[in-house]
Amino acid sequence: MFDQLIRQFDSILRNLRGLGKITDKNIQETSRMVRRVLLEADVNFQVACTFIDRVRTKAEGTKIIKSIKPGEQFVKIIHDELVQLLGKNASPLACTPSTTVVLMAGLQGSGKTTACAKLAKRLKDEGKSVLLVAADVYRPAAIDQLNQLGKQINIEVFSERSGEPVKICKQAVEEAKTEKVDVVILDTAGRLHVDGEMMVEIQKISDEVQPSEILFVVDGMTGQDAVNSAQAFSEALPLTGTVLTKMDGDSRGGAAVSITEVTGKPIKFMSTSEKIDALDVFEPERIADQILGFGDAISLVKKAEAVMDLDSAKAIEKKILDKRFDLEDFLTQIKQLRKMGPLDQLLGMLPSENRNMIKKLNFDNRQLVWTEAIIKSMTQKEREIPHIINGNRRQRIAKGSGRSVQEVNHLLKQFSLMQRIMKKKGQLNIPSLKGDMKNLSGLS
Ligand SMILES: Nc1nc2c(ncn2[C@@H]2O[C@H](COP(=O)(O)OP(=O)(O)OP(=O)(O)O)[C@@H](O)[C@H]2O)c(=O)[nH]1
Ligand SMILES: [Mg+2]
Repeated sequence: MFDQLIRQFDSILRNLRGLGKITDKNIQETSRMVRRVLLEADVNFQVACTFIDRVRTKAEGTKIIKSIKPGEQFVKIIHDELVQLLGKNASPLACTPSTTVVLMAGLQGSGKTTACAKLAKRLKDEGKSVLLVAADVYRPAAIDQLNQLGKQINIEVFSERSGEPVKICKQAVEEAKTEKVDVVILDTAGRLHVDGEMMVEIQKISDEVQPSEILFVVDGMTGQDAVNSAQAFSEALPLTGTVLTKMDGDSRGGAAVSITEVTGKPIKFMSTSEKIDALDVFEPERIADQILGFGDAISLVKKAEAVMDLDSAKAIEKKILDKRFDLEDFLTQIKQLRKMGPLDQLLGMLPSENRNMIKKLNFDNRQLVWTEAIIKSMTQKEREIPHIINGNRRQRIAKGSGRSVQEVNHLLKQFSLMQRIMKKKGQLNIPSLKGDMKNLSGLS
């Protein structure tokens, strides 16, 4: 997801960060590069141009202000405008005090039925009662599909094999209201074209049941086409939001970046796999952070919180600040990092800048075992003041731990690199990131 954008923005932002001054020339150059990156990611042309204009205007305003870090300021402008473009804030489902009616619309095969079930599961997990309605009577298999999904998530499905969609929806909504069901989700038949009989039918359903949410379900992999159909659907129906599906198959992200600007309606959810619980709330800030390589700080903190002992983390944080971080703490840190999962996955969540620094540490998942053995063969004093470990001591430690001198050397080198990273930012202590997100992303 967004791989292409992430890669290309990485090099643009790296150049930008180094800028000592914002000038007409670098505004122009950056604008040109950003536009190219957006267009290559299949972002709608008009949307790309609007974005660039906004960035340029803001950057020109900043040129006059004497900023401490002009490059960083420019990066922040791009970040903020991207958040704006993606919809600014996450948009939850508009739930009404009585039964909330959600109508799903979209082209054939866009992922409506799957999205209905995923949304139903999500709402059920939140403690709401849900009724799914099979309003696609044209394909018998469509009703079976929803029934099967309903069974899988233990949610009731309203269906009638010989009915007429408008009537089915009306009846189901009435029943749901009588039974005080919290949310009723209407799964409609896919439309091949935007106009024609089928479009009239869904308009009739909408008029009849007056949904509080009409969600346009669209296949994210279709890029510009997704934007075109979104536009057409939003002219035909009073859409309230979009559900982007199949984002796992799209490395470009054009639809995600363009669709909110074109429809004027937020992307509410994003689906990233066929699995029933793979429906995420679309969070513009988080997506922008991801695209611009600021790392997925929220997931990282969540993971850290799940495995970390906050007291020992705080103690280590204090040691870093007092410059007393020693090999014992190093071992604790590695152990905690390992508990958080495979290193590759963690690195992906870090801002690109930190990612590169940590990559330099060259950790191997198997290394933990011998790191522990080596550190345990050191005296207390050696652990606290590693620079006293000379050649003789290294040999003794190697012998004691059953590892080679090269491995001891390698570990000490890693430790000194880690100390330098910490001195620079004090950031490896994950829980401290919580209050320090912007700092982490270089936006302070
Ligand atoms: N990889 C992936 N596949 C998905 C996702 N969402 C849906 N699919 C698959 O896409 C195909 C079509 O999904 P459906 O939910 O049946 O689409 P639909 O819009 O209801 O289709 P029609 O009712 O025929 O219009 C199915 O094979 C789904 O498993 C997703 O987020 N990722
Ligand atoms: Mg369907």
